[in-house]
Amino acid sequence: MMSTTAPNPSTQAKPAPGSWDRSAIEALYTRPLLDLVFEAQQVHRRFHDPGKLQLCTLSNIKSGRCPEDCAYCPQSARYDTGVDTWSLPEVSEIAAQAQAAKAAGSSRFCMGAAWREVRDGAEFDRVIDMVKAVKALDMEVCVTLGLLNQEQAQRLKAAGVKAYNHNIDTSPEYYERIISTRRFEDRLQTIAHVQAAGMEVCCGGILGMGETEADRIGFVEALTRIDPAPTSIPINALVPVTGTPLGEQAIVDPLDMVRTIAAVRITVPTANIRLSAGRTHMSDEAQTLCFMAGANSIFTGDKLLTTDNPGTNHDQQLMAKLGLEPLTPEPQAL
Ligand code: SAM
Ligand code: DTB
Ligand code: SF4
Repeated sequence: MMSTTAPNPSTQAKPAPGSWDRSAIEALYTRPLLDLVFEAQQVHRRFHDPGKLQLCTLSNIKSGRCPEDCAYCPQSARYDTGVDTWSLPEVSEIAAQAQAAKAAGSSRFCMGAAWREVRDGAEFDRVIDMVKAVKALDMEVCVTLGLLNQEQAQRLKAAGVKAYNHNIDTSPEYYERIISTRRFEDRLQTIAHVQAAGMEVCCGGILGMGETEADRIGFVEALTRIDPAPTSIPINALVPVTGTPLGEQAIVDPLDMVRTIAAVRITVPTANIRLSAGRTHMSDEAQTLCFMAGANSIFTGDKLLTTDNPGTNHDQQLMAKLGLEPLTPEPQAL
């Protein structure tokens, strides 16, 4: 099915990062949901092609045994979650995974490592080679490796990384309730290194961790302050994993996902918003509302990093029902 002509974001007025104050975001966030979604959809259509969904594929290049204590994460060594653990595979294995993802319609390949931080040495050298191998397939390359310094950011950029994923996860106030082994400011510092090296920032968070509405508003506010604005914002629904401190959390109300996505769409109109973890707990209708609210990307495949994802067949059926086509970036944009 044909989509409408793609809008040209460069001709659209976009809010400068930091131009939304707290009270304005609160007023937006608390609007009647249908008004909020209507405005978000209008903004979405000014900046993005509403007929396109970007398909991304994740690869867990180093699984488990992470020293951090992120309360949501099945890969922390501090919790008994039974996840499979492995260390870095060969570059050729990752290249084959990326090739298969591309054949299934994916245009972006994101490699994630359960590291607190990047350490210089043979493992980082191998990640650099993985980046080069995926880039050679003409896919957008994204990595998420934890905290990093300026020099490491520059090496990743030189190897061909388009975007570095580093989530703020929640509001600055709630952050210390979720993670004690690093500070919110540490995350902002890594984001600054990513930007100084010329990579794009992919930064988002998780809903459903017990945060209040004020925390969600604070999370959106913190996202709007990142300058330059992230080009990619993953919005995850917590997948409660048994053994983690958040393993017994109730599944977040999908309408809260819709509300937050709409607020992010209006305040950071240029970003691609990725409806990320937790889709297996969402109906097709709930996901459709998220797309109405401005989400325009998903992760495809049976697995995210360690948790389940709907799978390619299901997603292809949903896209066909909705008349959505995969977004194929221009070669110069990779
Ligand atoms: N270790 C690196 C880091 O922390 O930046 C990269 C990998 S980490 C798994 C990437 C992101 O996955 C986290 O920032 C978090 O937002 C998300 N995530 C992890 N576990 C999750 C869960 N159970 N439910 C939803 N999102 C989760
Ligand atoms: C992000 O915010 N979501 C993706 C990506 N960035 C790396 C990861 C979701 C992981 C969900 C939990 C898991 O599968 O282990
Ligand atoms: Fe480690 Fe990242 Fe999981 Fe935190 S989110 S425990 S840093 S893999």
